[in-house]
Amino acid sequence: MFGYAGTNRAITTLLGSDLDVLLVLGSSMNLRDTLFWSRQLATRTQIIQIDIDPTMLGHDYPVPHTIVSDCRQTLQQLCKFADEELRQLTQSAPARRKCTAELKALPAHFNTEKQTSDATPIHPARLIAEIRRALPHEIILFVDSGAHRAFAGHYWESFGPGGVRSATNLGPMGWAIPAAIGGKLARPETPVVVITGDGCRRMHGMEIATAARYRVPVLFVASNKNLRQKKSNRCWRKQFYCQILLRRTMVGFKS
Ligand SMILES: Cc1ncc(C[n+]2csc(CCOP(=O)(O)OP(=O)(O)O)c2C)c(N)n1
Repeated sequence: MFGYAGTNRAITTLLGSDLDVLLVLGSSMNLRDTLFWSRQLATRTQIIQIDIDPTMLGHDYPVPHTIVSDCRQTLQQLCKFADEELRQLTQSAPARRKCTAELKALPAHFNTEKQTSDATPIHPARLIAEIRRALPHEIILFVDSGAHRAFAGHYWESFGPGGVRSATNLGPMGWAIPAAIGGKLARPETPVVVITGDGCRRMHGMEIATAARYRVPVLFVASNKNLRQKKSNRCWRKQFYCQILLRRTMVGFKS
């Protein structure tokens, strides 16, 4: 995942010098998806943006090549060309495999040691790692708005399509709490979990009472920071964003 809370591997690949062409499927190339509209990505790389909604093309970001199309159909069409037009790519396949192997050798996340750290209070990276370890793969995770989303976005690897829900565009605090209750009512057979913050919980926490009253079993995890912990929370955030900034600086990010 590139952009907001993006992984080490994705940021290294997309801002690295080896990338020739970037095929973008169904992203509006907004601020979050493009790592604050990275100039480096725009100037270095040939970008092809594909979206079924024409108003999304070049809307937020300068994109030289655009295609109005259903992403699935486009990929199916591309696969049809694989035998003929794309045959020459087989020659360069070993180089691509080498590049992929090098990337996979990198840690996927920043600060990986925090995922197992015994520090008190518990580091958000450890919180996310422990929740992920404890829960079944078929869960739907709802993530609220706040620093906990940055950590969940970075450290949580989805178990499958539709496995994570978050209102990332507007970022309304507390949304995940009632949204998860709705999700559980719609899919009663699926375990539903919420990661929220103490601030979010103060805004919509009363809906937990609604869930209890109607016996809707949802697991709520609130990343709590009381006033005494606030300092360390700020410190974590700073560390986390510093890592991202550091990464951007190291790969020559200008803006
Ligand atoms: C309704 C609403 N008010 C304000 C904001 C701005 N805002 C975004 S995150 C945040 C703090 C969230 O705090 P908390 O729920 O404790 O989560 P944490 O950041 O500690 O993980 C604020 C005030 C918002 N997104 N939505």
